[in-house]
Amino acid sequence: MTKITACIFDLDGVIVDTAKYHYQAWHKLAIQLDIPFNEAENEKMKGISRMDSLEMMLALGDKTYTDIDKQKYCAAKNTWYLDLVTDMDQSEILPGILDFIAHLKEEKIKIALGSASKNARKILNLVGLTDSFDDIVDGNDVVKSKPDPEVFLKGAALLKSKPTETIVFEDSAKGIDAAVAGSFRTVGIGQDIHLGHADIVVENLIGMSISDLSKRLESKS
Ligand code: B16
Ligand code: MG
Repeated sequence: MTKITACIFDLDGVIVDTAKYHYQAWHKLAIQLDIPFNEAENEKMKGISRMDSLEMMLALGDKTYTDIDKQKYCAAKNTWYLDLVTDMDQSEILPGILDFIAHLKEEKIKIALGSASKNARKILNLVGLTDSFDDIVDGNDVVKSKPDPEVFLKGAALLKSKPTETIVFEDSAKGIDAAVAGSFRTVGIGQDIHLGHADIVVENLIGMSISDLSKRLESKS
């Protein structure tokens, strides 16, 4: 069996379904700017920083924008996003997460959050999960956005775990790229079509155990 000593979780789309709120806020901006934008385009933006996401969205249109415009659009998108998440509570934690975290604690596996979002701590507070994590690394703590592995390498350093013995759970293609670049083991949460480069792809974490994952990872080594 593959030895696993720690797990690092992405936030949006793994712990909670905030990915849908990010999409709604980006969609509102796209309408205002008259930029064609749909769920397929949004999928490519998952996991990357706010400004990198904006740049990707603006590239779908045919206008150029100043840095001041871009700051203004990021601020507007974030205000709409924060409005959408304001009433979030425990009920928006994704299926299987609470049981899996409890299982990891029983198995003495350390856990960290590794999110690109600058709102990660706020969201964890809203859903009551802040104290569940041994360490938190978010968009305020990194210089380089996924697919750079910085966020996960910082998480592993805080947990004192080796990347090769640490599983990263991610819902975005760019997040899996980041974890692979950092030599982590990877579990994609979602569909094979987007996450086929992960070691394992699952729909959700319902009924998941660390021994099952270790066995499945062994066959991928
Ligand atoms: P914010 P994750 C990412 O979070 C989201 O997937 C991505 O859609 C978002 O643009 C990014 O955080 C930045 O978020 O605007 O809140 O700083 O999936 O890495 O947890
Ligand atoms: Mg995500």
